[in-house]
Amino acid sequence: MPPDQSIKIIDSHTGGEPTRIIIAGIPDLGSGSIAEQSNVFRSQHDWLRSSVANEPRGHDAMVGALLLPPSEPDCLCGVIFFNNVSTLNMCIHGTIGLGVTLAHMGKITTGIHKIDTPVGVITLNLHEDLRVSVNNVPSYRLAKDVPVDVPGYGSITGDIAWGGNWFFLINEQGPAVRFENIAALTHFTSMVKLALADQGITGENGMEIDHIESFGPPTDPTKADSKNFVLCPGNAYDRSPCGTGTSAKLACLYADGKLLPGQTWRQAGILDSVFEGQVAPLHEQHCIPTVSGRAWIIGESTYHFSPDDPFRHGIISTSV
Ligand code: PYC
Repeated sequence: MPPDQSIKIIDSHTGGEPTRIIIAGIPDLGSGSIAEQSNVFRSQHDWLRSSVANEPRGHDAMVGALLLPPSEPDCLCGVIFFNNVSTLNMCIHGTIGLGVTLAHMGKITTGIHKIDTPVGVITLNLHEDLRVSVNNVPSYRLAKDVPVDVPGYGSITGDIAWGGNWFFLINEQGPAVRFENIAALTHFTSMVKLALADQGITGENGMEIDHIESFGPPTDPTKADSKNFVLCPGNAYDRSPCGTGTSAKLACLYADGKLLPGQTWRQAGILDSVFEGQVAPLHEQHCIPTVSGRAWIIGESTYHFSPDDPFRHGIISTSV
């Protein structure tokens, strides 16, 4: 990167979970699909991910995004999400953040907009009250009641589901899903993640299950149907109810016949912020989840990269 180059970012948060969108200064990632551009970004420009997501500019919970021209016709823009360790397949809290960011930039008004992502085209609907609804990629449960032997915790049973990322969904096992248990929940879910990898339990085509979701009863049943704790790749927990995790949950409820098309599921996260979700049937037990939530713009910055700054490209995270 030339010494005088800088990038511009806009920060938002969705139910407490940050999204930092790079809106200018993105290197040329070629003219391939957004999935191909994501590979180029990961293999050739990882310094940019690290500069934005890691300390001193970021922190372990930071989710970043590149705002790109679309590669698919009819799409408003392309987006590649990333976090403290790598790129993400998909991110719904980040797409809700993208909606308010595009509105803040004057690029969209209320209504439906198509977005090009590495795992397919999705739509976001910006409502008058600035809530955003995201129609996710097709989601489904791959396996139900899968046992995994977790050192220190014994046999834990969960469902494996795709909601744009691979999830292992655990119901009412391990530490209670409460804010004061965040350290214990982080330990529990990271042990589950390691055990899944050790025991060769994966998503479709051997894909790593890199998000672990633990469920418990809601704090206030008048406001939510369930409360979750989600461990993300990089070992930070999602401050929001995790939109792809909510999609995975909706797919499991749908497969069990517990959520009918058009019914609303209110998923609270560990901070008690709530996403609302519905499913539309697709084929067999596959569905298209819609997840709605609220994001707020919290800042805009220009980042500089002084050649003599030893941490200009971030402090590389040691967590995995
Ligand atoms: O909201 O989908 C989501 C998400 C994925 C990782 C962090 N948030």
